Amino acid sequence: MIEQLRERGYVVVPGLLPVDGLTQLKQAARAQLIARAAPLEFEADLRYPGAPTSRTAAGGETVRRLLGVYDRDPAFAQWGTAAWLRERMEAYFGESVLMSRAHHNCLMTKHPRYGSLTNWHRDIRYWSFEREDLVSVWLALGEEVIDNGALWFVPGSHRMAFDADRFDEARFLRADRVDNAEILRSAVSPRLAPGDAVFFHCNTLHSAGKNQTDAVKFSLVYTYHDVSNAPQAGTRSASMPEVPLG
Ligand SMILES: O=C(O)CCC(=O)C(=O)O
Repeated sequence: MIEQLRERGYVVVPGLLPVDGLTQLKQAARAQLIARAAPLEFEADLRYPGAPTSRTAAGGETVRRLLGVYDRDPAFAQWGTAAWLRERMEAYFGESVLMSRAHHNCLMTKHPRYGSLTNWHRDIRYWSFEREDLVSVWLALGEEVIDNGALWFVPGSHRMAFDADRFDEARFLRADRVDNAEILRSAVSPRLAPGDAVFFHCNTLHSAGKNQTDAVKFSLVYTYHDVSNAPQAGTRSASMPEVPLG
């Protein structure tokens, strides 16, 4: 698993979550979506392609992320700090590991109709750390396939060097460049079954489609880094206390 993560920049771990744990997380996820407690991120806030243009437009208050998921329910906290997750993360980083609360740390929902696509990017756009070495764990609470907006990855892209002008001002890969299109030819979308997880590096290029089914897709996402890789002072990455694993 670690070899694949290093080599390809992502790895799918089938059946990481046992069935009883999955049932508990799914119930907690549905309850959270019904309660709609802050902090929330709405589709209209993102302004991604196809998203409603404002919160007052049709579908504008469709929830995209239930933020701060670690503190929302003990079941979410237990999953994010579970021993089997800690062991994998420590094996990858070679030292003790912290969970960042500053981004991800969320329950992602992708709704039918208003759940917008996400263009190609590297997640490092969200963080400022001493080293660009963080790993996210994306846990599928239901099936994730191309039709309901599953993730796509470019294998090996975490090791590729790109000039800044390959990306737009929001740090999405520019769609008008032939060299970018060439790279995307190798993209793959792994099919995830409920309880499968995908681990991916913060520099792995990824994207996701719209949800074209009639059911909401739920994914639980946390991000980890080693203790010696500190968030840069004064940045959003340093703005929230981190969670030690173990
Ligand atoms: O589900 C999606 O649309 C992709 C989400 C994503 O790539 C991200 O939040 O960084």
